[in-house]
Amino acid sequence: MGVVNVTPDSFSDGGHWFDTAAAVKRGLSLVADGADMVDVGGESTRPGATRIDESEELRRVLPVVRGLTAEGVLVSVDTMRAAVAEQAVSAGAVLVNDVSGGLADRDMLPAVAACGVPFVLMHWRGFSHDMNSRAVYGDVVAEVAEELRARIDAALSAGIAPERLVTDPGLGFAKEARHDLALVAGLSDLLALGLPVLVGGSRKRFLGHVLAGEDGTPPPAHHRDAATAALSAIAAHQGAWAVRVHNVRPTADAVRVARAVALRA
Ligand code: PMM
Repeated sequence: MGVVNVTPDSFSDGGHWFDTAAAVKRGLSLVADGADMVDVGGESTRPGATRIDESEELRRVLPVVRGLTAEGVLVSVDTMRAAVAEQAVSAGAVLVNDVSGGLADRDMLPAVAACGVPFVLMHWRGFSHDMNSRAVYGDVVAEVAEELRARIDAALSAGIAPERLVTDPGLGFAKEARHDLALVAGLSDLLALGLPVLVGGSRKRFLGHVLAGEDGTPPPAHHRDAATAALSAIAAHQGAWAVRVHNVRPTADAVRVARAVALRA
């Protein structure tokens, strides 16, 4: 899954694809690099980000969804808002990716059930402006699995078909680097929930933390693509359904290697 953030302020690609034509072009180049799907988002979720209003989110996202769909691209919409999800699906999106797992907007789960598209339920503990204060865990893998289980139950109760659900550990969302690393190591416990798992670690802080030199300075986000590819291979090898990344080519290669090892061919 390639990422196109139609935002002025996302942490790794904010501002690059803020204009519709540039965003569509970027999505097409991600597909040329090997993406099976392009995730289009209009609202930054970086730590500390404040929210934009719904009309602005629609203005950013819908033309890009339309443009990519017209080119035959499978598009997912990254949104916490039911109205944006509904309108993006009407514009051609085939999957709804909600980083709040349906918690931010009470209309989201019924809206997705009515749309009949797959839904990514990510682990989430609250909005970005203060999410870092919620990174408190005893056993992070067990607690994330338990909290995801509650969201799966809510989605099923709202009428979303079980075969349409995907989970996601929410790397970097209310998590410190050690939590993110534990979740990657413990992916099998999340797969044990019985649903496909999406992993979104691309260029995130925990990779910067791993790569930081002796003085503790992390490399800038766009220098974390090799680390992202390594993470993608590890996730794919463990059985992840998809990985969500900004720079597709190195990750597509990494995932191919993981698949070849699994198939021994
Ligand atoms: N991370 C971001 C945005 N959307 N969606 C899913 N399902 N999983 C993620 O980990 C995720 C996401 C934040 O990263 P970005 O600002 O680079 O898009």
